[in-house]
Amino acid sequence: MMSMIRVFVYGTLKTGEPNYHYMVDAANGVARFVGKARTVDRWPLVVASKYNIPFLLDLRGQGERVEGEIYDVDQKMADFLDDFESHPKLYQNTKIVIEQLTNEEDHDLGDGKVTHQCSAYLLKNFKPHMAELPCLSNYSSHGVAGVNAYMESDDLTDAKDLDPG
Ligand code: PCA
Repeated sequence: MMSMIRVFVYGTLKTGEPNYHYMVDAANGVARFVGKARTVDRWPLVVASKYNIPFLLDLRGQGERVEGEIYDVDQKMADFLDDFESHPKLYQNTKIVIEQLTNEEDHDLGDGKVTHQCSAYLLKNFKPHMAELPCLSNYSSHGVAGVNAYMESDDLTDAKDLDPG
């Protein structure tokens, strides 16, 4: 079998979120759902920039355990995602430890939970005030009570002007 790369998504690439369609577009490569998951460690998941983009800040031990989904992707999809997330200019593709909670049919693994090293898109260079923002455990593009809802942007590199306002 072709060697696959295990990816943890926590933001707009999750099922039902605005960029999920890229994960299931065969033109971008192959992504096979492995299961729902959450980080073993706490990480700050914040929403920032004028587009309300989700960012996992590279500050392990702060914030909450973050929920998301694991996918096994082929090299083509991995390259697509790196490009789409502007790695390494904006996010940095980084290996972190993830606990798998459900199987590919989304059935709870019960006592059989397993951990994996997964690639995830972290933000390493950020303004200090981003670390003071409220931390989420489960991102939704709808925001919390309608505040901080995600805005579509054609050009993610705009987010470099990371001003959470
Ligand atoms: N896309 C990637 C990183 C943040 C985002 O919106 C993800 O969903 O994991």
